[in-house]
Amino acid sequence: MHVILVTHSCVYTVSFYHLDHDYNSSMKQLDITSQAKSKRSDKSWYILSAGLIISVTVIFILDLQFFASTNFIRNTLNGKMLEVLSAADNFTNKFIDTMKHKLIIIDSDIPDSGSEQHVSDHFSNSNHGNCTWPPLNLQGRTPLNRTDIAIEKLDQKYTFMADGHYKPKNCTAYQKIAIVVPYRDRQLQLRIFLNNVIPRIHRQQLEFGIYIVEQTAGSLFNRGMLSNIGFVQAMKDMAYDCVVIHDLDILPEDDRNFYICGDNPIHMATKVEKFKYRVPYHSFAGGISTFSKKQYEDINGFPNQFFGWGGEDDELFARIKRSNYKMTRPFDAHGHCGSVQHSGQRTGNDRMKMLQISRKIWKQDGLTDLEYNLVEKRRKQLYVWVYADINMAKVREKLKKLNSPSRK
Ligand code: NGS
Repeated sequence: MHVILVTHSCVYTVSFYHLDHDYNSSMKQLDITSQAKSKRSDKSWYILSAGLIISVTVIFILDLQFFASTNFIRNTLNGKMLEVLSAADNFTNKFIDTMKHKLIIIDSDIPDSGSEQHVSDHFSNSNHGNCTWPPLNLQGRTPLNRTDIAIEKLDQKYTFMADGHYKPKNCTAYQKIAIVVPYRDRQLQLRIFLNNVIPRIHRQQLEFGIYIVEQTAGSLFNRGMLSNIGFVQAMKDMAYDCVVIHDLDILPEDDRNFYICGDNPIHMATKVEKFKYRVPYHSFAGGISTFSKKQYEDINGFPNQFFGWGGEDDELFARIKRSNYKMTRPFDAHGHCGSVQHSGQRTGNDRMKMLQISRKIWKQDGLTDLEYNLVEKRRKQLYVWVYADINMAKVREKLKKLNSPSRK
């Protein structure tokens, strides 16, 4: 655009100059005096300057018009774009509202969209007891609070909790939930866990107890067995409707990812930050999963025989399937979970072999043969601390019997 305008102005100026030049030449031919000549040459400079001024003014005016018109176009486009975006937004919101409490069945080891279907809504909008369900004060997806706050400060912040338990004051909660966290030596993560999970589940208006189940030093960490111990210890305290087996370092980012139980076990950690907010593999059951008392008993809980990192959650998924349950996941948009990283040790172990053996012995290995030594159970303000001793040698002794050729 500017190139055209500049060319125009040059042509304009040059033509002015030429007009004047032609005039001068004609004067020459008429043989005028030198004074008259100098007057004429002055005049040609006036014309040249006037030409330049007019050209610059024209460029300026055209420029103004150009910008005015582009702004007009831009505004019009913006208006249209906003209309299109808000229509899309409305559609998405309606869609999300419709799907709010629906779960997706994870029915197979192989990713297959055909095997995923939306389960009928078993959490209707009606009131269960007195507390409104779904709760009214949810915040949707909000980032994790990663600030490290001392336990004493957290106690002051969450005064609504006592003895590791909370119950809504003015209404009966939709469900009573036991949050069971297998634990060893992660104090910073524990504080961040409490500061994120407590306010979220509080907004969900559920009655809940938090059980931090710590394994004594000596044996390899056993997440499965600690989960079983937490389940048993929680159920001794009260008739919880639902138990949530919760990793310390995977935390929901969305209030709509409910800590509740349904007709089938629910896997809540579907979009985990450390897996780039995706499920690492289709049958992944780690992180956070929920079970009603009956479901947990039907699958015989976690296996006890997995010591060290990994495998126990894959066996859990297999147990869910073997017991004719279908693992379900929250509607995709609600499953985001942040991860609070730590330098975990992935020591080599026999988990692959154990996965093979567990197929045969799963009914004898789990809740039914759980043996441990309860060292301490202490009710702190924000959680119940269960300190348990697991004797790996003794547990493995049982495996020999269970897996002996005479039993096959
Ligand atoms: C699989 C493990 C699972 C584990 C998952 C994610 O390989 O137990 O990785 O691990 N299965 C086996 O090893 C058989 S994570 O990145 O969260 O540490 O949950």
